[in-house]
Parts: sequence; structure tokens; C-alpha cells
Amino acid sequence: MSSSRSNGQQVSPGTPPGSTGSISPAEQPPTGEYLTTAQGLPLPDTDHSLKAGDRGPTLLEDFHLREKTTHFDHERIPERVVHARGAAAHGVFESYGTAGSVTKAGFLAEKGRETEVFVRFSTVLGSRGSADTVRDTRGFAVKFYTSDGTFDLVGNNIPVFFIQDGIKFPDVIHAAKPHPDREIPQAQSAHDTFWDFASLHTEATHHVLWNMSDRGIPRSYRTMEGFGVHTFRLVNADGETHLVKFHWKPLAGVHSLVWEEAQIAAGIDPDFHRRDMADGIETGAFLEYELGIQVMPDDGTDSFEGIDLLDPTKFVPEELAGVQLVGKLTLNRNPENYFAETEQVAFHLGNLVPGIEVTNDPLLQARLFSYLDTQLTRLGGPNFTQIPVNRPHCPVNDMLRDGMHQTAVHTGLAPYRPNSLDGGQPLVSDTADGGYVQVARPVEGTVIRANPVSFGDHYSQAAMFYRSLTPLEQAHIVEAFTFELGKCYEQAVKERELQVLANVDTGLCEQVAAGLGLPAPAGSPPEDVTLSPALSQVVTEPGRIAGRKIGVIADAGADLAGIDKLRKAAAKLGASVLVVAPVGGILSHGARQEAVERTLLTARSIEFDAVVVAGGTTPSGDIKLVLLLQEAFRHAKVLGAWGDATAVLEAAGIPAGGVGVVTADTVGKSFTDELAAAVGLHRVWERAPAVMASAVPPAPGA
Ligand code: HDE
Repeated sequence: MSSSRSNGQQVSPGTPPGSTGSISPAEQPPTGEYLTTAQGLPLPDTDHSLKAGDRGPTLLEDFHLREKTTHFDHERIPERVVHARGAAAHGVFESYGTAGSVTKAGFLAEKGRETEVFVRFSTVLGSRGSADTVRDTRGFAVKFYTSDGTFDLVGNNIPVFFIQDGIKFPDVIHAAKPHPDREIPQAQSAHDTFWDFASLHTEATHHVLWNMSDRGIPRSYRTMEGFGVHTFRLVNADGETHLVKFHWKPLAGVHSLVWEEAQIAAGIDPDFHRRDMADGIETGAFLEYELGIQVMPDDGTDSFEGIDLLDPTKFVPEELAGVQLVGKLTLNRNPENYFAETEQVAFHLGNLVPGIEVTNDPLLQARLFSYLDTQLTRLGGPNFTQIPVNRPHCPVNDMLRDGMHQTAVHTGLAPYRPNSLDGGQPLVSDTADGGYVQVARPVEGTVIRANPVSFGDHYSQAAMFYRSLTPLEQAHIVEAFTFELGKCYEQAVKERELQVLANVDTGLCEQVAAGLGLPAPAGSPPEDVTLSPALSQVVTEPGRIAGRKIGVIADAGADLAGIDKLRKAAAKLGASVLVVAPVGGILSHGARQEAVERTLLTARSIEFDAVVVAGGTTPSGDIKLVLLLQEAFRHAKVLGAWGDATAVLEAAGIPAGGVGVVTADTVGKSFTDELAAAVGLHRVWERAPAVMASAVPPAPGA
């Protein structure tokens, strides 16, 4: 575990390669109470530069001014070329021990073993300052600081990828990034160059379908699945191998925003996901996921049930290979410094431990090169593994020396092998001593730039994904395609993408074409697709509500005792209640008091998973309140009221007896139970057909 320094800072137990031991305070400022220069010189003043007279010119001799300014001038490092926008948390992974039969990796195999982790979530396309809720794939990168070395599982929230061969990564990213002339649009795929590429490069179709689905706009990081995407090879203690796919299953369920919410959040609270995670951790509503593996035989074919396991545009449906749960991840500590930890963390697919190996997936193979390469520029040289967040939590004894930002004071004379001067050390380890010895894997073939024939099917799993979803989720995909293509200017691009959709599903193509006002082309969509119901994220049983937020509308006349009861009931489930009133301050009734946490000016519906009006609140007709309630209603969220406050809902046009509107005379157990169950279903989807944008009838005569 981390140890705590006297100044309260957490220090990771890892040490720089070759260094003599723990980090002394002198190596890691800040220490001491008083302001100093970087050299530790105490300073009397940092507000005035040194001048020749109080109206005179500044003196070059002002070393403090020069040091302060120079350092500031160099505070930024290059942002990640992709996944620049991210947020992270520390946590722990506890093994269930159930993977022991397939891998010798101790952090997975040994029941109850706890391993420290650092997890960074990200969007792909946007710059560091872009919004969290844009439609995009999300990165889900996990660093396991195991005692056998660091293992990085650098995955996404979508199980497939746009390309089959890493050599095309610059192409897909160039197409998706803002246009090179004006650098617009930021963090969006809704533009010509992306759809130009996607329509010409049909192997992207499957991933594109996922991005256009609700998976492209997650509700929060805690409600997001994660996938390793590629097939990995696990090796057990007897040297037997299996092929596996990694999955992260969120205990809070898989839930998304609705499109309008995502757009509002991007303006009102661009930090929506980041804030949700940090607030949740701070209030003890930790983010929890189970790690699962799909295990397939390693029989030399690299395929399973007709699915090519080396093709990252394909996944293995859970109905064909169940996800076996092997451990639990809990994110329970916020970083203390964004730059030091979240910005400087460096993930790398090649950070492997004995028991986990790679496969020949050509996307994976290219990634093995890229991650180390990109850190050299981003983190300014080869010693980024010495940055605290990147240090292994196990002994390190490498022969890497010198280089920019070397912080280790290496000892010894002979950083080479063989040597006699350092007693022949460092020694090498064989399998028995924990050495990483690759399983012997025969490789032969003719040198060629080509894909295997099996990579040629670009549509069958895209069709499976679309057809496995509920009509509501399908409608969201139709709306997303119609929006994105509607933002393109090039007619040929729209027509070509419609042709792609015609080869996925006729109904999908026809609906998008109708929305664009274009004819639907004929295609050859796959027939007889076996569906995978596990792909739908619509639930019928209420899930956990930890970390969810309930907004309670109140004013000076509100039933404060009721609010208190609701807060206590929510807190038992890990959810929080936020009081929203017309103005800030304290609401009080006799001895009872409630602090106003949001006002009608500062709150928007997007922040809440449910909005409840407290009994006694006056139906004021305030347009901001009406808007908040109507938005929550339109976004298919749970609404509620107790006592006479149903009048406030009705004043906003929301019938008290409607579906997903929870009412009661007072705040009792049945009211709070009903509310929690409704929030646990995430949305009142029954209401959706009436409120979806595409359900609004055209104006008469249109
Ligand atoms: Fe990445 N990717 N990627 N990627 N990727 C990076 O590494 C790259 C791919 C993923 O929070 C970069 O440190 C190539 C698939 C995540 O720090 C870079 C290819 C998947 C993150 C890079 C891929 C990912 C990255 C940019 C095609 C899901 C953020 C900065 C062969 C399985 C990690 C950096 C973080 C980041 C290259 C494809 C996930 C440039 C060449 C597939 C989650 O090295």
C-alpha cells in the first residue's frame, strides 16, 4: 500500500531503477512551510519584480522573476495525440482466484490477492480541454502495479475497433480529427472527413455502429463497460495456453446519456464525467467493476466458432463464450495532482507479466510499437518510467542508463552483461524465477502486405449488433446517423454512407435516408444473423443507485423533515440528494435547516438522475423551474413529488399519475423504495416514444 509522508503526500513504494531506496523529501517538493526558489532559497516577496526604483526598469539580475517565468513558460507538455482528454483514479484490484487454471499471473491467479491500480478514462478525439460528453469511444486504461511487474490493460468501452491493421491508425485519426484548414469541429465525428473515410473504409462499419449507439455517450465512467478488444494469450503454470478476451463489467450497470443531455452537458458542465467520478469517490460511492474473461481454445486456428480472433473488428458474443468473472476493481482514491498523475501516466500494451502474452492481431502488434514511442516525445525522453505514477511497485534492476531527466543515482560499474566487475549482476531469470519467457509459438509465412480472407467480412457483426438491440436503442442509432450525416456538406459522402448502411440493415438505411431526404439505396444486408441479447443495455430489473444524484426542488415553505428523510434513505444506497431552491442560502423551519446546494440559476436537469419536488413548495411558474422539470421529463428521467407539490409538476405540464412519476402524501418507506427502484432502472423508457426528437410530428402541411 502507499505510505504517507509527514506532509500528507502519498508516496508510491516503487523506486527509480537502480536508486538506493526510498525517496527523500529533498527529492520531492514541496517541503517546509515557506516559499523558496527551486533551489530552496527562502523568498521575501513573489509579487514584485526587482526594479531600479519603483517606477524604473526591471533588472536582469532578478533570478526569481526569471526562474518563475521560465518555468511557467514550459509548464505544458504535448497532449496525447489521441485520448488527450482524460480523468483518472487510484484503486485496488482483488483477485477471485478463478483465473488460476488459465494463467500463472499471480495478480489474477491467487485468490484474495490485492493489487494497486491506476485507471485513466478518456475520450479519443478531443483536445485536453474538450467536453466529456461528446459522442466518441471512451478509453479505459488500467495500470496494475503487480509484484511481478506492471501490467497495462489499455482498452476501450467498445469491444471492436475501426481498423484491422495498425498501419491505418494515422488515417482513421486524421479523418476524425478537426479539418486541417480551420481546425473545426472539435471532438466530433459529425463532419465530412470522418464520414468520407468511414464510407470508403467499410471495415470501420461495426465500430461506427457502436459509436452511433448509446455506447457513444455514457452516463458516467461508473456505468461503462470496458474491453481489451484484442485477443490475448494466457499461459498457466503448466505452460498450457488459452486465448482470451478481457471485459470490465460495471457493478452499477451499463447506462448512457440521451443525446440532448450529452449536448447540454457539453456546454453547461464540460467536466461532467470527470466531476461525477471525483465527487463519487469523495463521498464514498466508489466506482466498481468486475474483470471477466472469455476463454477460447488455443488450437492453432486463432478462431472460435467461425470468428477470426485476430480481427479486432469482431468480438465474441457472450452467448458463445460466457464472461467468467476473475476479480473486482474498486476505484477509491482521487489523484492529488492532475498533471503529475493523470497527465503523466504512460500506458503501454507491452507492459506484460508472466502468464499474459500477445497474439498476432496486426492492430495489437502495431500498438506494441506506438505507446513506448509516443511517450518519448510526450514525456520528454526515455526516463518516464521513473515518474512516480509510472514506477513499478516491485524491485527494478535494469541496465538502462542516463538520458534526459534521469532521477536515479545508479551505482555500480557494469551496466552490461556479461560482466565480472559487478559480480555478474544483474542476473537473468528463467521461468521458475519469474522470468518472462514467451511460449514457443511457431511463425512462418511469406512476406506480404495483405489481410487474410476472413478479414473481408465487414457487415455481419455490425448487423448482429444493430438487430440485437431493442427498438428504442435502434431508434437512437437512426437519430445519431441522421444527425452526423446531416452535418456533412458533401452529398457524395452521405450517399456512400447510406450505401454502407444498406449493407448492414435495410430498415436502418431507409430510416436514415428518410431523415436526410435522400433515396435509400438497395444493398445486400446479411441474412440469418444470430442475435446476441447481451448487447442491449436496457434493463428490466432495478440496479444499484450508488453515486446517483437526486435533485430536490424546494423553497421557503418546503417540508424540510421530508427532505431529511429522503436524504437519509438515499445515503443508505450510496446516492446523494441535492437541494435546489430559487435562491441560495439556508432554508429553515424552526430548528430544522437545509442548505441550498443549487439554485434554479445554477442547476440544469442533466446533473440529476431524478428530480423530486418537496411537499410545501409553491408552484411559482418560474420558467427556469419549468424548464428543469420538462427537460428531466423529456430525458425520460424519474420525477417525483410529495404532498401538495404535485401541483408544481402539473404546472410544468407533467401529470402526477404518469409513468415514472413517483408521488406520495409524505416521505415514507414506500415512497423512497419506489423512487430508488425507478432510478435503478435508469430511465423511464416507456415515456421515450412520446418525447424522442424523431417522434415529434411534422407541422401540418409540411
Ligand atoms: Fe491507442 N494510443 N492506439 N488504442 N489508446 C494511445 O498512447 C495507438 C487503440 C487507447 O489514458 C497513444 O500514451 C495505435 C485501440 C487508450 O493514457 C498512442 C493504435 C485501443 C489510450 C496510441 C491504437 C486503444 C490510447 C496516445 C492502432 C483500445 C489512452 C497517447 C494500432 C483497445 C491511454 C499515448 C491513456 C492512447 C496509439 C489503437 C486504446 C498514440 C497506433 C485498438 C485507452 O500511442
